Amino acid sequence: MNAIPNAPSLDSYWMPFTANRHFKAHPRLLTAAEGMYYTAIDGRQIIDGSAGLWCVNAGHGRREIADAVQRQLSTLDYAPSFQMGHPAAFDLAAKLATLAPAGLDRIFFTNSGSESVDTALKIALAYHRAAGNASRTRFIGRERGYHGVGFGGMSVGGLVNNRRAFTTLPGVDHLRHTHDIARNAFAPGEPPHGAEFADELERLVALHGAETIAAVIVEPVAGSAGVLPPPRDYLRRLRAICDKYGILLIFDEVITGFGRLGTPFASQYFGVTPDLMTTAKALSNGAIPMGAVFASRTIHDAMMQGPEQQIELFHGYTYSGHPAACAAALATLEIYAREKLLTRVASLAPDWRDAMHGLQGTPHVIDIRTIGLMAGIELAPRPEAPGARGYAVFVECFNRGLYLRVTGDTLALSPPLIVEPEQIATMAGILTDAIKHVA
Ligand code: PXG
Repeated sequence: MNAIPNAPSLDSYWMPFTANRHFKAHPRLLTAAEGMYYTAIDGRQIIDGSAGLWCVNAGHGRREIADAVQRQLSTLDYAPSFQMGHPAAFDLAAKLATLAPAGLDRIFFTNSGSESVDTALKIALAYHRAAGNASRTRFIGRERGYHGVGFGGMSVGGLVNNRRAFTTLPGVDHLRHTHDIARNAFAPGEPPHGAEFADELERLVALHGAETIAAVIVEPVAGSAGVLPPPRDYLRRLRAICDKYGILLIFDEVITGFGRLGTPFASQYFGVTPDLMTTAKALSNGAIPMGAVFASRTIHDAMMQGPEQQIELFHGYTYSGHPAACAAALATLEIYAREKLLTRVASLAPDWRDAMHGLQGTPHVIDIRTIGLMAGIELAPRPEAPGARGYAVFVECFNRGLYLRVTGDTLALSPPLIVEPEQIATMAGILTDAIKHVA
């Protein structure tokens, strides 16, 4: 692809989460996108098996979003977000409040998932302090969790490669992960075994003292670690233990938010309501960066104390509630409502599950996990070269016209929620052939 005319020089851009030197020697460049498909720089159509990076839930190239952003930028390009406001931010928060899990209707805007996570952690600390529990400063994350790359999110996260080169925050502990192939391999949906892993929180409470713990943060379905649905009853047990000890529960719904499981949020799918919920990505269909933290009334109202002229939370971003992002999100929510995308997955999920579990028996496939419109296909690592087989399949899929994500030897799929059953079959076919070809 280096030989393509007009291809830009690749040297200056230091790419995120990328093997830069290898990529630049073997680049994969996308130049356009529409609906379910990308166009690569060589003109090939590539089906989007991962909604970009789990964010383009309404599919690509939505004119309504582009038009809304264009209109907003030519009317009010920017408005200060501190001690000032503009109507679209209030309108968006009010609309999000109607979709939110019960009671989580106070909404703080950020620009990314990482910022949403750091914001939620800070709100948890500030809330406990305002409520007279300033000793509650400890956070509990989970092994194999991904909560972005800020210092807070990295510290509560549990992926070793994201942590080892950097120092992490003190006062953070982790629950064990829930990945348990020995007992749960190939189980669709919530795996039957592992609810008892939630009881580890009891152990950490006994170790640290409940009065030192501010919050527990988990992804309802761990995404980046290779799609790990929660064991049946696990989240309910975690909620019960948090309640018992006055610990806040934070659901990181950056991936699961906005219809991925067939309900607006995973919290509604599992029937477990957290105290804080982090979102980003599909909030604005990936078109303009944006994130939002949903807080319970209890947390919000406890912070609304003190003199009325005093700032209640010393936190926020230059671009919190940016007009262009609000316009994009409002247009996105309209599409979701008009096309019923936030519940569409409920009827698609059986097709998805059957297509993905159809890969059972393909060489090297050692586990398949599906829930909503998410799938993790785990391959046996090559001896001495963990990750090599997964990466080779990723490249082979791209060459055959399917984009998906790979983490180690696990392939992750999460297509736009507009996907049609024939396209699901196409993805499963390409993936099967690619795995067989790579060996
Ligand atoms: N929380 C969760 C649960 C995430 O999945 C973040 C926070 C951070 O969001 P930002 O917007 O700061 O990147 C994420 C991000 C992948 C992949 O393919 C996943 C993410 C980002 C990029 C790639 O697994 N998740």
